[in-house]
Amino acid sequence: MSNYHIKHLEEYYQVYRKSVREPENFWEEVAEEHFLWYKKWDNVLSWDFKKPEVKWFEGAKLNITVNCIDRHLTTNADKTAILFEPNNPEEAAEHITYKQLHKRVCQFANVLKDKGVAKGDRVCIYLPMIPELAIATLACARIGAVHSVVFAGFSATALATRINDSDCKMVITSDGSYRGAKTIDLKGIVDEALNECPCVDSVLVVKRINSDINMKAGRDEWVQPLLENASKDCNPEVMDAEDPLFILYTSGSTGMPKGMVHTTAGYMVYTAYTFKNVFQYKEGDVYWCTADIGWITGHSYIVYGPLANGATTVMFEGVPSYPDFGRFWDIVEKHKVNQFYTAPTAIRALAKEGLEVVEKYNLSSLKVLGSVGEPINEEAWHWYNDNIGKKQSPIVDTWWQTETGGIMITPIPFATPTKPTYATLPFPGIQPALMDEEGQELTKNQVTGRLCIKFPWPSMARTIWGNHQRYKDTYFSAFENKYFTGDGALRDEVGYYRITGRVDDVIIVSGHNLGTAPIEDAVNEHPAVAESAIVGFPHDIKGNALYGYVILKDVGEGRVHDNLRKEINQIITEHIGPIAKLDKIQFTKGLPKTRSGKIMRRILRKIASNDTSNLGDTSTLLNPEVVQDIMDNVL
Ligand code: 7RM
Repeated sequence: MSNYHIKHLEEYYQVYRKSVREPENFWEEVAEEHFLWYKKWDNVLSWDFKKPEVKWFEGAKLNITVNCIDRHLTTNADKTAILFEPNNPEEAAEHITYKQLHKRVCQFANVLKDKGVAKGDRVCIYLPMIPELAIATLACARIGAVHSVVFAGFSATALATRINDSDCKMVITSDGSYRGAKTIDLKGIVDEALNECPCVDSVLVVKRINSDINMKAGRDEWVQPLLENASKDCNPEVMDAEDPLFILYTSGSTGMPKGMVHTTAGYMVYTAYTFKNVFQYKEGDVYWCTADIGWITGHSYIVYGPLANGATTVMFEGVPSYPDFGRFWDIVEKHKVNQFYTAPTAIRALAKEGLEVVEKYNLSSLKVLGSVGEPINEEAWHWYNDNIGKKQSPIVDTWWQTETGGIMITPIPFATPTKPTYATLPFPGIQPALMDEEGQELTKNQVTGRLCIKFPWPSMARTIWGNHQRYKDTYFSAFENKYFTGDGALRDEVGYYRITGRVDDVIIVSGHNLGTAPIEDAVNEHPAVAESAIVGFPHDIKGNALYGYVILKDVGEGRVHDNLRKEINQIITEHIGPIAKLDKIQFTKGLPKTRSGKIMRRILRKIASNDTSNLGDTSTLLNPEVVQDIMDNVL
């Protein structure tokens, strides 16, 4: 019992040491005490990073939905499992209890079965953030079908690529979706995608916006009438520990998206254990992660991790700016949210709107604040800490990846003292290593290197769907016998980690390694700056020089003068040194961002380097229109 819930720093260190000295005993105890198994494992772990092959809890039999739903029915049947907050604040929130969730998942699972979906089949889910998204996901897991959730903001081409790559036989979608004041024709996008997808033989359509859509006879069916007639019971499929649970695509630096494959038992154990500790979830708490289930953060920390702990998890359909920029705080107040987990890009966007929209709301329910997705800059960290947490709620800056399945480096609130911009310490079971350019491990503190993980953890992706060689090449070839994350990090004097950004964002200027993130932090310190992105461009003498794209806060006409450029460089000089000064500063209205909020630096690099003949794949951009604007104003 003691390992499961870490409450203070000494306990963290004890648990951590045990997890490194006796990893198998450690994970075996966690797995034994907190989950339901039809049969326990024969072997806790076998691994070989050279192949690479990793197996956790081999021989065990389970069903993850029994752990996420059925087992809570004896004690918590009427507790809210999913608290659905619709896009329109006038529409009533929906409280789905564990009992209701059980019924709805079973009915959905029976519809899938009726449609011929069986264990091992792939099902693509392309739905907005409505309850059916979580329910369909769990219904797949109930019957052992492998879900592939595609974020419902991806284009038809991106959707078709993902459907075909994993040979999905069914697509689950809706007539359309609400996004702030807009509606989106999801079914139209699916229809377009399916022109290219011969593998799909059926489409289930959830009615959400009541739009007039095309239903292809023999292929498409409304799901609600089928659900009404479906049985409320569905025996869970008995799964092997290493049976695939889902595929989730993540974009690589080049080429096809990578279908990361996650398996059942290890993923369940790790997401549940991290959820409990990273958010210090207590019975009765209301937890809200603002991500979309289309991303790994939503899979692990809206659906599986919270439900495995019997938690109440909020699902929000809308956007932070609708009907106004107070929406997040309105929801926190309305549902008395205790744990709030969001991304730095959202924090910066909301900070830009000023404090009036925050101060209207009572945020006193908050206990823990989370950040994920990119490095959180110092200014955003303080804004979040001061104005949302009122300096009372620890910020957990959680570093992890689609590939890692769960949170890897993070403070444990109330145990780990936080430090702005630091993800701090490895979670129990995680053994990070920093590597130098020659492939040697840097064992001291106060070093910077490439972040690797040198021992397996239960929720690591096992392969890339259909391309094990690419999995090996991408993650296990850069450093011998280690998983390479693609990120750089520094370790400070006490062993805290700070993620400095993707390694490909490191720019070497006059022989000095400069991370873009700390320079951006410095630029963002300027009171007139809202956001910035720094890239390198070729320079005759320095090798590379720095190009800054800067979004200003609302400043009046005429304020954008050379003084501002000088002031920005002055701040950089103060924070990092003159070496990091920007050669060019372009003021811009927006930055090209992926749908998950990451700045697409690749495009900015090309523009800054005057190499715009081929910008590459821009289909995952949220705001492609800014690209032309930036090109038109390039310096
Ligand atoms: C969870 C998620 C993974 C990449 C990762 C990092 C960056 C994520 C942080 C972070 C600094 C963080 N999965 N990243 N979290 N960088 N601090 N707390 O985002 O697959 O979509 O992205 O995101 O570069 O490699 S992801």
